[in-house]
Amino acid sequence: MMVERLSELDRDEALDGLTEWDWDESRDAISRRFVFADFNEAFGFMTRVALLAEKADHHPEWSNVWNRVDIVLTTHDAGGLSARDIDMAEAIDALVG
Ligand code: HBI
Repeated sequence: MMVERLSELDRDEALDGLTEWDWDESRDAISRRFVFADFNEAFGFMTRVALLAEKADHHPEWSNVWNRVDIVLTTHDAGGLSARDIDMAEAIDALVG
């Protein structure tokens, strides 16, 4: 299913609700750093995100260093941010409260 890139207006509106995420204009992507107590907590988070990603068929670009997880979301099929990224960011935020 072809997914549409968000218009500037829709993107700005969506990002208003994702205050913990940074927008990378150069990629039209959003990113957030998550810091946990230790690797065990970080990896447990990654496991839950992985299950969300598989269920949504929408996968993060991410890296993990010990207790830190950096996540980037963009929609390759749309060449930038789509509603799928916003939905995934909201779902990820719900994991950490
Ligand atoms: N994940 N972030 C991201 N962006 C995509 O465009 C994307 C994906 N996961 C799977 C997916 N696209 C499939 O729709 C395509 O691989 C067919």
